[in-house]
Amino acid sequence: MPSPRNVVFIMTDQQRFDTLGCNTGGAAWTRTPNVDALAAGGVNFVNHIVTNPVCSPSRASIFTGKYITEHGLWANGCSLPQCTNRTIPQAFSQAGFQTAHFGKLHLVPIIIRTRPHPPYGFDVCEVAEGDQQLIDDAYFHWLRQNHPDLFVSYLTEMFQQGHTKAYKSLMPEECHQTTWTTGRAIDYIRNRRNRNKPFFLSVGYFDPHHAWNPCEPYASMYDKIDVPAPKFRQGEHDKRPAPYTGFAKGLAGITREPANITPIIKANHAMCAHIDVCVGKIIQALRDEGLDKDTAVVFTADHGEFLGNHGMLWKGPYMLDDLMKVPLVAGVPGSPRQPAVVDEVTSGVDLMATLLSLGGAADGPVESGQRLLDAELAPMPDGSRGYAIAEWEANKGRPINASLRMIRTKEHKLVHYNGQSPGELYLLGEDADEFENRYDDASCADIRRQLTMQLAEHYMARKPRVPYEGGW
Ligand SMILES: [Ca+2]
Repeated sequence: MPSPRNVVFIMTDQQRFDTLGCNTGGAAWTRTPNVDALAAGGVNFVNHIVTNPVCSPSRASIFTGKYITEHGLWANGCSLPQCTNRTIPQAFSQAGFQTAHFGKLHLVPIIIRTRPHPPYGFDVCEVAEGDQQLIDDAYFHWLRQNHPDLFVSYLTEMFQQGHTKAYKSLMPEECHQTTWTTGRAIDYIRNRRNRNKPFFLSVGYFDPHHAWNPCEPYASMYDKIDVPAPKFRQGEHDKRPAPYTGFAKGLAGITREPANITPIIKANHAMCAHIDVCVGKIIQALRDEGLDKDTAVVFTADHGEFLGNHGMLWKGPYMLDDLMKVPLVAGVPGSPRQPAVVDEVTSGVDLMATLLSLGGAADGPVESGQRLLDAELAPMPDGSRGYAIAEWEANKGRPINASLRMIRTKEHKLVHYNGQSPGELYLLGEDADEFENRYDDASCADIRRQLTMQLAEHYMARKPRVPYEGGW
C-alpha cells in the first residue's frame, strides 16, 4: 500500500457541470480560477454521473460506494441506515486517519431535530444543512449567538423572497454560510487536527442550491456580463413522460421570461464564484501549513440544476444531464501533474474507492465502486465499466410516482419507467442537450433493446451471493 496522504473532499449542492471554467473553455460567466487551477494540475472527469437527481440518495451513494437499492436511502426524508453501511470516514478511521466534516452532509432528513445528528464515523462533525427549517444547526447556531440581527434578517429575506427569483442577500460575506463553512475547515487544518496522523476532511457547501441569494461582492460580479439564455425548444416535452410537461408549464413564467431567469442564472454563477474563492482559501491554508504536497483535493457536487434549461428549474425526479452530470476535479495542489481529462463515464458510487485510493487507504474497488484514480493520480486503474446507473424510487405524492432506472453510456441514455410508458431514450452523440426522446422511435429499437439488456445485466451482476460452503 502507498504511504498515507491527507484528503480534502469538497462537495457543493446542486451545482451544474458547466458552472466551472475548466468545463466551459473559460467562458466569461464561469469565474472559478481556483478549481480550474486544480484541474490544470490534476484530473478533470467530464462524464461524471450521480446515482440520483436529489440530495440524500446521491450523497448516500457517494459516502458508501453503493447504489440506492443497496444502501437503502431511497428518498430525501430518509436516514442512511448505519448498521448495514460502512461510510468513507469509517473506512479512513480504520486505516488510521482522523476525520472531520463541516457544512452540509444531508444523510438524515432536514427537520427540527429532537436527537443528536449521527456522526456517521466522523471524529468531528459540524453539520450545517443550509435550510432555514433547520434553524439550530451549527451555522445557524453560530449566527444566532454572534449576529442575532443577521440571523433575523436572513430568515426574513428567505421567507419574503422565496425560491423563484434572484436577490442580493444583505448577509455580509464574512458571515455567509459558505464563508463560515470554509473558516471551520481552515481552523481544522491549522489548529485542530492531530499533527501526527493523516486526515480526511469533508467540506459541504449548501450553495449554489436555491434560494438565489448571493452576497456581495459576488452578487454584483455579473451585472455587466452576458450569460447564455436557457436551452429550450417549443414542444420538446411532447414525447416525454407527462410530468415533464406539467412541471415545465408551471415554471414557464420564470424560465421563459428573460427578465426573471437571467438574474437567477447570474445569481447561480455568483454563488459558484463565492465557493471558488473559498476553495482557494482552503488550498492556501494547506500551502501555509506545508501540506499542499501531501494532500489530495477533490471537488464535486451531489447533483445538478436545470437553471431554466428545458423550461425547468431546481431538480426533481428527472434524469436529464442537467441534473445527472456534475463536476468532478481532483489534484494535489502542491504537486501538479500533466493535466488529464477523463471522458469515460464514471459514477458517484466510485468516489469512496477513489478517495480511499488517493489517501493510500485502499488499492482496489470498494463496494460497487471502482477507483477513478490510483495513488499517483493515474486515471481509471480498475478499468472503466462503461456506463453509469441511476435509480429513483416511486413515492406517492411526488411528481413521478414510478420507479425509474437509468443507464447512461458515453453515447446513449435510457430511462426505464417501471409500469409506465413511454420511457426515455437519448442519442447523446447527436443530441447532447437531450431535446429529443427517441424511446418510441422504431429506428432506435436496437439501441433500446441493447441498453435494456445492459440494465438487466447490471442488476444480475449485483445480485448478492450466498457464502460458499464447500462440497458440490
Ligand atoms: Ca442537493
